[in-house]
Amino acid sequence: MGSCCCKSKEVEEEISRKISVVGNGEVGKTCLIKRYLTDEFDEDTPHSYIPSALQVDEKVEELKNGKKVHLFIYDLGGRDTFKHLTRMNYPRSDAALICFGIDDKESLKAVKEYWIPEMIRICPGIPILLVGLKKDKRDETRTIENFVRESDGHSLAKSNNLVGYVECSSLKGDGVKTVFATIAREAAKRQNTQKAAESV
Ligand SMILES: Nc1nc2c(ncn2[C@@H]2O[C@H](COP(=O)(O)OP(=O)(O)O)[C@@H](O)[C@H]2O)c(=O)[nH]1
Ligand SMILES: [Mg+2]
Repeated sequence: MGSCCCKSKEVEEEISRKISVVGNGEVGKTCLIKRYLTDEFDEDTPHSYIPSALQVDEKVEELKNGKKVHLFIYDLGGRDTFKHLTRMNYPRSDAALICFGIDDKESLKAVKEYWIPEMIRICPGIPILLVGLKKDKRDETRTIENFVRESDGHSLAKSNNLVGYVECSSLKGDGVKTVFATIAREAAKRQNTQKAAESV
């Protein structure tokens, strides 16, 4: 009898959350997810994939308060030909990572003009974290004036009421844990009632 009660309690304590990862193609979304899941960066892996519209991965993230959040991470393409399919997968997201490359100002422009408005329109009220990828490129190049400034990321996040802005490097592994710890914590705050209301 005792073991039965414990089991149902355990199930209650782990919650599931859907995290959508969006942004232009080639900004580094797949590498970010791979670094988080396996703690590896494999230069060749993304290129051996046929670019797909959707890949779903799972990982349990433990929050600082001990609560476990089972993340379902949706790697949502980003290439123009898949944009309609990408949008079809937004509904019922609990949170989103909207990504750009810090070496690619066009990808930041797309975040401002397309990715943020689309996500807010389809999933109003969900927590969104703005993520600047390929942070390592700042260290290894002198063409820094062509890069997105860290302050631009922070102000874009602020002006759109996003959760915040985090920069990271999947190549170096730097900042990746912060990205997922932050989004898991914010997604966990969302009430199940909100989820239920949106899924009908
Ligand atoms: N320097 C650097 N290159 C990266 C990083 N992350 C990804 N890349 C490279 O950027 C390219 C696109 O990465 P990918 O994850 O496939 O982008 P996606 O299309 O957004 O999923 C690949 O050549 C990666 O090797 C990073 O943190 N630093
Ligand atoms: Mg990809």
